[in-house]
Amino acid sequence: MTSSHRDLNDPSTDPFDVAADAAAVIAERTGAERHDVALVLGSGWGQTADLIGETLATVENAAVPGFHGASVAGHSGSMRSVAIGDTGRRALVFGTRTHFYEGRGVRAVVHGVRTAKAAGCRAIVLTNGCGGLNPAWSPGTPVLIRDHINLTAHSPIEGPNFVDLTDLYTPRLRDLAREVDPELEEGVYVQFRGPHYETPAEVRMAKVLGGDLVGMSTTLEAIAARQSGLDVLGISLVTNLAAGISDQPLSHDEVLEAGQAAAARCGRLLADVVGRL
Ligand code: 8IG
Repeated sequence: MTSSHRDLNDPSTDPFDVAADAAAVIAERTGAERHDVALVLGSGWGQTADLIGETLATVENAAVPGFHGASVAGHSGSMRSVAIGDTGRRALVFGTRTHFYEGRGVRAVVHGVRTAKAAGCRAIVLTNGCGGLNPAWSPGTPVLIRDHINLTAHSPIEGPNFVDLTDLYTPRLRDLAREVDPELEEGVYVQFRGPHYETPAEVRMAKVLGGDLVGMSTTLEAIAARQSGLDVLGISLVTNLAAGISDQPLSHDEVLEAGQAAAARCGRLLADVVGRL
């Protein structure tokens, strides 16, 4: 077996070695020895990276060790190397992520984060689509993640490595995002396993626990990013009111529509923030 076909879940595989292999392939295919900032585009965020700058190269996930194609409608199964304006810096933009609910294991979920670090990135912007608990946050509202509650009962960290998660979502980057958009709301993101949406009772539980947003991604990636020493910026797009907050049933079509409606605001926000990171 070649290294590019190594199984991330084989116990004898070091996931950081696969990330290094992935970064080498990305460098070769994009012609960029290193990237500076990574972005993960979640539901509703697919069109938002174009304002960052020119796409200089596109690489299919399938060509990169440890990565898979997209499994969610509206996500792209490729990654792009994007010029950050005319700064000479480069963004590595992942068009999709592996979700915990796909059952590929936690190593697969955080492989993009570890690859971003191996590719030279100092910071990662994790975006997602999510349900909102605050009825005033209508679909299409971007919300800065201040902190999270990880209800997956899993960690990307293996072994007795007691990583500090105080200020997991880097305060300096949150300040910067609020400078770009002073109206930006902030909240606590609660990750459920999914892929089903919550029951209304679970949403009420999330509220009691101190949550403002419910989703199926991001927390494991943020933890892995902190372990790797990356600065983390998390931005959620409220694409629907969480179950029971409104009397409407939830649908993925609604999610995609809210994303399209909010694309301009979210795109400007991302481009302005990434330009200043
Ligand atoms: I988009 O309401 C999106 N993703 N758990 N709940 C959860 N995940 C989501 C939701 C939601 N909306």
